[in-house]
This record gives sequence, C-alpha cells and structure tokens, in this order.
Amino acid sequence: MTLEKSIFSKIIDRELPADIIYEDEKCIVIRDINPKARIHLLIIPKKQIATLFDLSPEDKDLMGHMMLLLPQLAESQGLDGFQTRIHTGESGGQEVFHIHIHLLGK
Ligand code: DGP
Repeated sequence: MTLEKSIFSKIIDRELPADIIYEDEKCIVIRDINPKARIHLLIIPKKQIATLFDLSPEDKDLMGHMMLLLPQLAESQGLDGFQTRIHTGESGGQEVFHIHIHLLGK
C-alpha cells in the first residue's frame, strides 16, 4: 500500500519550504504558516501518523519524546508559559492529517 505524502512529510523531505526551527531523528519543528499567536510552532513526528486515533503502542516513545520537547522549545523561544493543542479528526478541527502538536505563546 502506498501512503500519500502529507504536506508535513513533504516539508520533512525538503520538497516544500518551511521555517524549520528544530529537527532530530524523530521529529521536526516548524513555524505555523498561519500563526494564531506571536509564537506558534508545530511539533511533527517524522513518522506519518494521520491522527491520535491511529497511534499504536509502539508510538509511546515518539509521543513522549515530543511532549518532553515542548518545554525546551518554549524556553528556547523565551516563553515562560504556553498553550498546546492537538486537533483530532475533521470534527476536532484537524486540517492536516499528519499528527502535530501546536505550541502557542504570547
Ligand atoms: P490542524 O490540522 O487543524 O491542527 O492545523 C494545521 C496547521 O498547519 C494550521 O495551523 C496551518 C498549518 N499549516 C498547514 N499547511 C502548512 C504549511 O505548508 N506550512 C506550515 N508551516 N504550516 C502549515
């Protein structure tokens, strides 16, 4: 089965441009193209998983890795507080079907 590449996978593979602020072997962090706050980052796993509904037990480390990155990223952006959001499914407001965590800060 061939999986159609998401916009975020194309960014990860450098097929589309983005303002990349962090990258490691498991994930990438970019600035949201349509920021809802002064700082608006998206933490995106390199593994293309459509929604939280599609997670499996093997993704535990990956999700933990992204959670632990949040405060580090916030501090690197000079924030002492921030909001996080994960939209899940169309009725949950999700537009890009590749899991991502929004980090928003004033
Ligand atoms: P959602 O799926 O509802 O969590 O929203 C997707 C977010 O991704 C939305 O805030 C806009 C952002 N976004 C969509 N396409 C691109 C893109 O090509 N580049 C960047 N940097 N952000 C994007």
